[in-house]
Amino acid sequence: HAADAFRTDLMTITRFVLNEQSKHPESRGDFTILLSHIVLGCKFVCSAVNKAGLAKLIGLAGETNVQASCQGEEQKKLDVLSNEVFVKALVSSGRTCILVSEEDEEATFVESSLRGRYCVVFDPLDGSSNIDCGVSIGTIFGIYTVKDGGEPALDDVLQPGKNMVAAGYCMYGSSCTLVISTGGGVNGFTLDPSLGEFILTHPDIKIPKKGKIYSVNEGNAKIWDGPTAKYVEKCKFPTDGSSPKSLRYIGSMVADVHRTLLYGGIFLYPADKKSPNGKLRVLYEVFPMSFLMEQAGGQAFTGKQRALDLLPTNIHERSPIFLGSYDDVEEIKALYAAEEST
Ligand code: P6P
Repeated sequence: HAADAFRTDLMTITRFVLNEQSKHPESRGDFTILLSHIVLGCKFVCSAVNKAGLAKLIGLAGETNVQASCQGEEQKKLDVLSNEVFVKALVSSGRTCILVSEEDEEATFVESSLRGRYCVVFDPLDGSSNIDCGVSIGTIFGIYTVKDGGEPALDDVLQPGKNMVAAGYCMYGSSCTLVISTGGGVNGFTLDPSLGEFILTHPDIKIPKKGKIYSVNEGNAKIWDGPTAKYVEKCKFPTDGSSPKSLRYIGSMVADVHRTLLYGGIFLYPADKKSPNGKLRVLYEVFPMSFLMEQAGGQAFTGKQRALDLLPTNIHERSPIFLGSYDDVEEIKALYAAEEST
């Protein structure tokens, strides 16, 4: 029957969050309103990213030298555009008081008339250098509540990742997929462009306990530290008779993490001699992805400690990160512990 072609019990992200909210009678719906503004931002960026290729092709960007300036100009525009959309959406939600964006050197303190209880840390368009070759990119976000009723201050966002009340990412790829956790597991929603709604497509995501994939930029092998080098060697030349792992590295964190979450395995951005704290940013790359991994039954490690226990001291701080399947991360933790004890 034609009717069978259309599912009628559509679980949209709004309905899903309202269901969650109903479990907290004391809730005033502020989080639901905040999330609806984040979802609006994601829909806008999804549309802009999908048009970017076409814009470049037919010169919509108005640039003179199509190749050079368009590439630089286009990426700059989408980075800046995405950031402006999220900042405006979050401020106008009336539920935020501090915003930290990868695009802004300083934190944004929301004016008192529009101030709410939530602090949002985000990378509006992570991996944007990949736009021109059509590789999936994404928005990554984490949400804290202010520590106390006082005047909002930076230490309201300089909290360990374990204090986040929610985290997620939206991946702009062959489809637009929003993956989020509010502390009770991980759920994935896919945008149905004909409805303009995110529909629940990946309920209660759990990462496999062990995976067959490792994900790292092998080009940095020359400058890795001992434990990372030993771990990658074990992936390629296992000594326990198991098969070598496959290498999958996209170079766009949202895409690499999404594959790791769904298929299992481990994603590594280690420290190296060039960058002793690695490359990825604590607040809006490491923490949200670590939060999701733990909620999905995996784990996340910095080389020294559980990633979510880290106490950041500045809003753009970096950290090495090893995250993914529980057993795979255990293996690299053992190698770092062994180095500690020598
Ligand atoms: P590399 C993209 O620029 C990014 O910030 C992440 O999305 C990605 O995981 C990482 O950098 C890739 O870095 O050094 O391997 O190119």
